[in-house]
Amino acid sequence: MGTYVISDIHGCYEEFLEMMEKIDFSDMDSLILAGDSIDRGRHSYEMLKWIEHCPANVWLIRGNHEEEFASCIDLMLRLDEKEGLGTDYCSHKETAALYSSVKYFLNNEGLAGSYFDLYGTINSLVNDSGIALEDLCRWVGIIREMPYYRELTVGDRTCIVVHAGYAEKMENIESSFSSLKEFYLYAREESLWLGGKQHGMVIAGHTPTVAKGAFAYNRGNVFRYYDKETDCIFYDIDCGCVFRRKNPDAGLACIRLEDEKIFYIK
Ligand SMILES: [Mn+2]
Repeated sequence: MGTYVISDIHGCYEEFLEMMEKIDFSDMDSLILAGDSIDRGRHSYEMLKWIEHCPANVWLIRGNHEEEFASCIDLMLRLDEKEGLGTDYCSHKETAALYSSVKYFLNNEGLAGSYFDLYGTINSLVNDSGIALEDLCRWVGIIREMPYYRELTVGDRTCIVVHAGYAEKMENIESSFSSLKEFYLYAREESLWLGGKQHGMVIAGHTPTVAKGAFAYNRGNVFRYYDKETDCIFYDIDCGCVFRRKNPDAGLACIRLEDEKIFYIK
């Protein structure tokens, strides 16, 4: 019986399934997906479908890529309404037309390089997989229900699983972040210097441990840091799986919270 955490799968569906086999995941265990299951990689569609039908012993945490996906779909819905396009939510063809309209609109506004569908995930869902707006909206509904973090007790520690970083109070982070939500989704090294949990453990992803010279670089291995002052253990478990083809150090990691055992697919 274990509690497992995986983060930043980024559409690497095959590696994810391989990991589930490696940890021998069963009904007796629980799994926390700590965000960024989609974008960049080739199988965001498979990840979205898996998430939609995931078993009851799986907990989902929101990552910045899920949040951004939801914002993009919101933008599509707003344009549909504002321009009175009357898109049929069940029609994949009309969804594809709405997608093109949003692109055209952003182009006209000089926003071609904006953050709308930056990784082409929605484009691929609509134009390659034939997904319609009703499916996209259903996934957004699931994303909106994902909490920003999950707190659980493991042994004698309070353990926080979050996508990027955890801070208890706004006053700890206000010099660099405009809200706690922003910190949960986007913190990098600030997670260590500004965040944390007294006598706790913070498990996060978001920053791949494969970028030389960057924060948390650890040759594609999990990054662990212990802060003596607060007695807090920090983990960054994003080992950059989606960069595997370019970087032999990269891989997918999974941590079992009870004994801090790390599993890798490399
Ligand atoms: Mn992220």
